[in-house]
Amino acid sequence: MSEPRRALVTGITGQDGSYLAEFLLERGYEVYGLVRRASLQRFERIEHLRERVELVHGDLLDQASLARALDLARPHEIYNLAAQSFVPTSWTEPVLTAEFTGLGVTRLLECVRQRCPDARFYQASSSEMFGKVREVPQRESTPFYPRSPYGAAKAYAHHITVNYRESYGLYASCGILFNHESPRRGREFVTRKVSLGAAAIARGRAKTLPMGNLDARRDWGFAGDYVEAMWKMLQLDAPDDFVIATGEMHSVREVCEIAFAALGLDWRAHVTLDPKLLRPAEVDQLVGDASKARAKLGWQPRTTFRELIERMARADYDATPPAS
Ligand code: NAP
Ligand code: F7E
Repeated sequence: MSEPRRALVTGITGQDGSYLAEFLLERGYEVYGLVRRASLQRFERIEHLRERVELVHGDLLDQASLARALDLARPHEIYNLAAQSFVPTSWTEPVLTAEFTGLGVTRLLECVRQRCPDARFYQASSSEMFGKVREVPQRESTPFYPRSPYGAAKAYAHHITVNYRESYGLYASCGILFNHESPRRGREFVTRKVSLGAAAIARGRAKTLPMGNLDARRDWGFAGDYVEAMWKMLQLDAPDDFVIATGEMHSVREVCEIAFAALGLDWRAHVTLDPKLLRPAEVDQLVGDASKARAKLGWQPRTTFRELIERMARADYDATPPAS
């Protein structure tokens, strides 16, 4: 009998990590997750999987801990999802962002090269690397023009992953994922902030929702659909890089319209503008061309933008108790 496939997921406590762990468990993988030590350990997103995944302590800042995690997990596949992923924090903590999101990838790749060079490696690259876009829509060959310390760190991480592939023959692939969301999205990201805000207002717990740039446009998909693409990338005969996106662009204003309407509200009566939420440099628009993923991976998104935002608004409404 052949041994089960083993996967190590960094960032397993994050939005994508939790969906990917579910996906891999369904396919019979033994799943190991890298977690950081905290004084109050909060594993909300993977609570329902705790009995089925093996958690290993480690941090992208600590190379020895990464080596130990690889030795323990002996993975066939490694998904590097860990990062400081909130763009505004990358201006207030630029060095830490570069350490986690950029150099952390080199630390992990170096350990992979030394300890398990036959393992397949997935790097979570980002559409933020396109920043001030050079062409529309963006595809794998579109030049990068990052607009934040986060985007710059991800561009470094992307290039170093390609470099390790070409220098050492590692099986290392980058998924250039456009924004993807879910009811498990971090509360500070725009879709979740709006779904939580609309739910609080509908439940009588708040009256207004302060927002930043309503004109920003993004290509938003559902995280559950996107983790399947990560896995498909590592099943190919040869490593490669792929844009993963819906191909549709919508504004933050439309997110507000749909989320509030789903709860019977008119967003214009509640959304206010707070200049403090504007960014030092904005990414005005992003929209991806995922035709390579469609052709080579057989991947396409299943969830529409409207379904996604309505689902998030309803989930937050259900989870918000009425004001007493
Ligand atoms: P997320 O919810 O913010 O999760 C980030 C994860 O990284 C958390 O598990 C976090 O652990 C972990 N982490 C942070 N710093 C770490 C460190 N120094 N050592 C070990 N673990 C660390 O992010 P996500 O939305 O799931 O995104 C997953 C990955 O895809 C990230 O790399 C992100 O940059 C990238 N990405 C996301 C999107 C998107 O739209 N969601 C699009 C493109 C690329 P704690 O729980 O301990 O904080
Ligand atoms: O902002 C605008 C904001 O924080 C989207 C990360 O997962 O996707 C994400 O990065 C847009 C921006 O995501 C508010 O200015 C307006 O234009 O949800 P976000 P992001 O910066 O696009 C990429 C692909 C990643 O890789 C990242 O890790 O919405 N916006 N008003 C606002 N944004 C926030 N957060 N809050 C506001 O009040």
